[in-house]
Amino acid sequence: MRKIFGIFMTAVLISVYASASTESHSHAFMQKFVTTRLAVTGDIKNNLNLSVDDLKKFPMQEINMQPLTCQSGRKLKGLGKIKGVLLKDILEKANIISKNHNDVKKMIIIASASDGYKVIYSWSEVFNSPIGDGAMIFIEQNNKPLTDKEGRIAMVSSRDKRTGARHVRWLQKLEVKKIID
Ligand SMILES: Nc1nc2c(c(=O)[nH]1)N[C@H]1C(S)=C(S)[C@@H](COP(=O)(O)O)O[C@H]1N2
Ligand SMILES: [Mo]
Repeated sequence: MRKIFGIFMTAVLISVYASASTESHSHAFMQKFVTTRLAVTGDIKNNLNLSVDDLKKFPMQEINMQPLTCQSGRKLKGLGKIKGVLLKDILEKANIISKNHNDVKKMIIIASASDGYKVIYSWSEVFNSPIGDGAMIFIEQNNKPLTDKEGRIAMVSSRDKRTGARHVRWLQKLEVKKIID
């Protein structure tokens, strides 16, 4: 009996220690990915390097997000009410270089995060489909600056079917690229 109790107490102590260390580890883990500026580069006339305050100078939009869904279909927590700038408004300011009439149709925008997570948009989605009205770089969540879990700057494509996939926390860079000739 005492032996069983001893094993039980050891298990309790191990699990308490493990959960405490995961907590602190995960916060430090998140902190190192937090980004405070967004670089915009590639096939554009104006390279940009935007702080949160710079982003606030663009027209601000608000979206009430439904719960996120992973690409696998798994339901996740929602983002709530988010506030930020549409991707297309940032790209208008960056001024995409298009020498020929058909160039833009071969372009993509790569949105990358500090942990290496990357997603792409096509120019046509952003400028010639309803997706563009919901592709947002956000800097506020429920009227507050973002927490370390999202970073100071994040992004989401709110009109996607499964919104988890193009939710990019710790957003760092947008790159415009013509991918075929
Ligand atoms: N920077 C970054 N953003 C990311 C990911 C990631 O690994 N890194 N995972 C994505 C995936 S696959 C999903 S489903 C959602 C999960 O969002 P949640 O952790 O807020 O539930 O975030 C997305 N954003
Ligand atoms: Mo996901």
